Amino acid sequence: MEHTTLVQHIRQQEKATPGATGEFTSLMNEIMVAAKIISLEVNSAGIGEDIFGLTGKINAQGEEVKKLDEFSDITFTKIIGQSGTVCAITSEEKDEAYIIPPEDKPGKYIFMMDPLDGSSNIDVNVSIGTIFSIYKKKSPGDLVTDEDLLQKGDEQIAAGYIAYGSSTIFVYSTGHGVHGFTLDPALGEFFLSHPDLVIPDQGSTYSINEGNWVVWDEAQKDLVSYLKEDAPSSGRPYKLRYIGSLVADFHRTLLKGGLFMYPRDTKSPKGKLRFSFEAAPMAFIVENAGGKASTGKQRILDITPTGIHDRLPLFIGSKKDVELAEERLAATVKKGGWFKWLSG
Ligand code: AHM
Ligand code: MG
Repeated sequence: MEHTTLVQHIRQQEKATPGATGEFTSLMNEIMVAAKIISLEVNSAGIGEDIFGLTGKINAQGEEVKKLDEFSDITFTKIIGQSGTVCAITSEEKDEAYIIPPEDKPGKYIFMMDPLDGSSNIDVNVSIGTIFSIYKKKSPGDLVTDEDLLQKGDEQIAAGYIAYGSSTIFVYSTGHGVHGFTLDPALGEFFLSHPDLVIPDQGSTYSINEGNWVVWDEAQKDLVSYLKEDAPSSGRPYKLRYIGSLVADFHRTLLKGGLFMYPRDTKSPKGKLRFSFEAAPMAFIVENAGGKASTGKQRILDITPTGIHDRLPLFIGSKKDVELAEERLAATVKKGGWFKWLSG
């Protein structure tokens, strides 16, 4: 039986890319190293600060015990920042882009990440994950500008996520299929476990924080009511699955099909999820697996953000399910006309 490691797989993809210099391969390798460190840390989160505090391990070094999301941000920034492959890092945890100083030898890529998404789930042993996205520097010269940091979703050259769940899985795409690798904790190596992932054309689950019902607009309520209707000939009612961790909800949707939604609402008028760190990378992955990602009106990868922390509504998953969402949302707007779906 063939056991392809993540490192081998990345190298094979590099060989198939004319003119590749190895810089991208190095970057991917560094992401993998950081992912292993976070995985170890996440899996020992239950040991908690008390034990470290009691043994004095952390205090002896004069370092405070960091929260896991902060720890992930620091770990990725350090490892990727010193890899000589990127010139800037943006992160959900940082207000501004981190520009790589000349002494750390900036490279030609831009790295964007949500270092630990779904972190409200850490305390309760529910899956959390890292999401990343890679673009190439576009502007000439050494200076990193908005032209580099605010690129259209379609310009991503790779995206991926690592889910720290019942096992740790690393899923990525460089635009040639979507591939998943499971971490063998004994060997400390990621092995290809999910080659060429393809999302089912239609699923049977919807995934949304339905507790937000009162803050949704009528179109959103209509869509969810429709999915719950008893209409077996069209596969309804759909089942509801919602973890509240995008990586986990997305991973399930990718494997089993279905529709994940985080619409705008009166609490988050622009939407909750971020373009650069959540929506765009997941959209890149889902499209490469044959699915779709939309704001409800517009393809996510057609969007060029105006700021690194831009938020937007997200409807992502099986092609037919996302199309159904777009159609129903548009139809309710036409029919009703008495609520404001038009903004944004
Ligand atoms: P975070 O980046 O602060 O962790 O928030 C993002 C998370 C996603 O993982 C998840 O899809 C969503 O927020 C859940 O939000 P809610 O708790 O409102 O349902
Ligand atoms: Mg997040």
